[in-house]
Amino acid sequence: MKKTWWKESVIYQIYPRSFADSNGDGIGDLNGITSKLDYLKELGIDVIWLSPVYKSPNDDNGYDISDYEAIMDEFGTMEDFDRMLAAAHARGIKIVMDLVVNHTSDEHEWFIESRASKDNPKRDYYIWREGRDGKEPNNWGSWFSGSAWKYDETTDMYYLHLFSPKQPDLNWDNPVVRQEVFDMMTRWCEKGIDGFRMDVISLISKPAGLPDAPLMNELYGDCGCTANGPHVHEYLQEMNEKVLSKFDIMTVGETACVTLEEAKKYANSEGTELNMVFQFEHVGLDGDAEFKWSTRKMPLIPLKENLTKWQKGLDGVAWNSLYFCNHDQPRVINRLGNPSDEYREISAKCIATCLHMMQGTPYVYQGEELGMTNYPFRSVKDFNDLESINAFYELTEKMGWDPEEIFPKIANKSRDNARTPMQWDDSPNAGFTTGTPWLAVNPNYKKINAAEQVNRADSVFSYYKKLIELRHQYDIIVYGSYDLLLPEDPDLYVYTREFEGHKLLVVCNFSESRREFFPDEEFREGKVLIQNNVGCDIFDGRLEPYEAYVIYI
Ligand code: TEU
Ligand code: CA
Repeated sequence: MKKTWWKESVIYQIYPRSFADSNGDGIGDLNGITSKLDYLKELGIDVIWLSPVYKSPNDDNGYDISDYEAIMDEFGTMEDFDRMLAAAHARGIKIVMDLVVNHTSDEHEWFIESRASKDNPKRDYYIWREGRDGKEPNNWGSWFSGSAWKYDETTDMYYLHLFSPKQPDLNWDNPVVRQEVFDMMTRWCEKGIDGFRMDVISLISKPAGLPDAPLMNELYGDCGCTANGPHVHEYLQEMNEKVLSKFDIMTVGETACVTLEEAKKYANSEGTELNMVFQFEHVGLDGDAEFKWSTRKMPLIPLKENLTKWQKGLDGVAWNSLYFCNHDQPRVINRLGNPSDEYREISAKCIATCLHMMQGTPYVYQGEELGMTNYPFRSVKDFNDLESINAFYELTEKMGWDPEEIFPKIANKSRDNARTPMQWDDSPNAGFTTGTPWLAVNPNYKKINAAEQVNRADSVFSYYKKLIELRHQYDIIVYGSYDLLLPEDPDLYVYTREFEGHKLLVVCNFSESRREFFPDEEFREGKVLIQNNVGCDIFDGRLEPYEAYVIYI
């Protein structure tokens, strides 16, 4: 297996709006990020992935971009960006940008022109269709509820938006659009950034003829049908040839609806497309039959089965991204651990051990390293995210769900859970802002915050720091092969890694009960690399609730 820096790195995702506010307007910004680089250096991460910082009307918090080459007013200026980049580089930290090119904002100059007339030179930058019997051109539903089509009076036609109506889809079949995107990417690379995380890049090539899709609910067809479309690999190979291969950068594709077979193409080790992708199967395991909204816990046996499929399936042929958390996912402690005072820290460490000892590049989402938890939403008025708000009204008003039944499910899975401000200390608003935060701070910030954890040896922060350090020290953690033990055990996640004559044993008890597990004889002589129940005797076979450890021989 070829060794590369991005395989050996740990990535930290920043959601700039919620990270650190430097000027008291309640919104995180670039100068805020610069002021916290020493904190990230202390944690030991190698790369920052910045969620979008480009000019945007913020219908979807920056994932609707109106100018790819300007900074969002609330976040600062291009000078602030340059200073942040230089300050990160000075500390040996790389910066990966979010690339959102499946769609733009409807306020992007390209779309303003495109919608102006049928013969505008930019008409074909987007996907326009005539209506069908006075209705939408096909049955596709948007990821954010409602139809994926919006009627536009100016030319009496509809445009496609897989996400919000303020996020019209670009027409990737148009070579001029592809070249515009490639040129823009090249300019960012020339500026010195270190890579791209590519938003819903699996959706860029729409099926020929845009046919109706199988229904995903009683109202709409499943627009997941646009994933892994007919030309997606061709377009990414073109991007690779024209841009990516010219720079020493890393790329990760956010590939909604990716299968293992497709991932082998997107992230192939020949390097003709991307370096790695985010898969979604494991974070869908706690959904209900109809949709993601639910109050279920993540079931461990299917989780083991799924992650094992990806670990073994990509070994040697592609490369995994390792994640539980990002700005679209609820906090992992609530899904897989236990947020109570008794178990919060130990379960956070157990989850982290399980993920960080796998093969692939790990991603830490801001606040995950502190064990931040879901927010106690009480009403739909507490939500900011359009996905949660739209889902609530569509499900109750159009589909007849009982609000009392659906609200807790949406609250439990809402993307806003991840987007509450970073908890820096126990001062008002968790030290995130001196003003009024754009989204409420989690009331548990006096207990859970960075200041309390950075210098405490047994904190979640210190544990993440140790996991990151170990990955930097031991090749086996990065490159070793993976094997699952005890696949049918509902509580224990146990696996081994192997590399150049060495072995790791990773043991995690994901339950609130005491369990028994005796490591194999061969591990007796081994070294305990990390354990979350410090000082206990591993070989007495007793595993406390959420106990986790790693042995190396
Ligand atoms: O997300 C796309 C995606 O597939 C999802 O994670 C999605 O937001 C969620 O599952 C809806 O149920 C990307 C971005 O990460 C997200 O923040 C954006 O809203 C979306 O694309 C549109 O740009
Ligand atoms: Ca600010």
